Amino acid sequence: MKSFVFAALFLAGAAVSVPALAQFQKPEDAVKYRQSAMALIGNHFGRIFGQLKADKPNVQTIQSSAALVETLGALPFEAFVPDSTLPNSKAKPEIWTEQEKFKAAAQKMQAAVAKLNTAAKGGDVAAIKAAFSDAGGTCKGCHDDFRAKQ
Ligand code: ASC
Repeated sequence: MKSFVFAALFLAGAAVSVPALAQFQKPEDAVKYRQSAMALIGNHFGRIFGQLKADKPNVQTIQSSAALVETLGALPFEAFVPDSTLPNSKAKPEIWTEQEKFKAAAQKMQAAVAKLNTAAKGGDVAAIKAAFSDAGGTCKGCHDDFRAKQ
């Protein structure tokens, strides 16, 4: 009987606390999650850039990073939970006041990095450069609108 009561209380507690910050214990965890994902995206985007600047780009390096960037591009957005504009976050309030616009910018980036991955698989450096430039434009566009400068 006692364990049944505990179980019932536990489930009731879970039902109340789950919707708000389901995947994150506290706002700091959400900020850390999205900043980690963005750091990895930036790192692999940078590796591709490094290759595209080289005299003889290493297409395999580009391919592995482009595949990762496509996968990683799906990660940051669930972590923009409400009330996670902390001092160490550059997230602008517009993320939450203009949610549709933010979502559209995220989807634009995801579509562009999917195209970059496709171009990388094709191995044509000129096509990769064009797709990389488009993808970079979507990063910049979203940062201009939704990331504070400092
Ligand atoms: C990166 C990075 C960004 C974008 C942006 C593209 O590698 O860290 O924020 O690309 O500079 O314009």
